[in-house]
Amino acid sequence: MTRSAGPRTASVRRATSESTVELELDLDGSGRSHIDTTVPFFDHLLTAFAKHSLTDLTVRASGDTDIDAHHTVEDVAIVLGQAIREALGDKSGISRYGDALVPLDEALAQAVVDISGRPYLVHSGEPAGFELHLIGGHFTGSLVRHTFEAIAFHAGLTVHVTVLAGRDPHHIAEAEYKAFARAFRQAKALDPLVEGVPSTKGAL
Ligand SMILES: [Mn+2]
Repeated sequence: MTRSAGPRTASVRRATSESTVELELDLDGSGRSHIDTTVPFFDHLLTAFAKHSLTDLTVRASGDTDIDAHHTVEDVAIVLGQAIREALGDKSGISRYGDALVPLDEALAQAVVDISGRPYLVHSGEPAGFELHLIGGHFTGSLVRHTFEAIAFHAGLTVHVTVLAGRDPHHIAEAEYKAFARAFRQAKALDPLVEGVPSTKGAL
């Protein structure tokens, strides 16, 4: 095995005038999480992400939610992306690609992840008006795409998320996060047949 030794973990703290975020991540966890972003629906999505990606995740965040949830949610997503990049290390031995199709009742979402080192998000299929809906009265639907943008950019992931069906905004958002989690679970998994970094370039 040419994979560098050591746990695939990261601990990131980020403080700005808009928020403070502390996050701990273990890519080789069991899906345990302790999430407190002060934004309840985002806690729900991150709990689902940890559970279905088999990533242990602790998040403590606070921010200017007296304005709205936007800054705090965006900043947590930035820090999650930074932590994923750090925890992946040199990416030796990873499967690299993952894909998933996840239903939640009437909703159906597809996600494809490439741990490419090239940030890119292709996102489509949310029904008209989803981006304007306040899920739980506080989480704007547009934030779902926005968090995937932040995660993909800061982690260095190529991510395709497609909503194939759905009517209930809670279901649609949750199916998107679960599909992303399942695809990421495959992509970050260590494959014993992979020697070194799975790229013809020799680096990701
Ligand atoms: Mn739910």
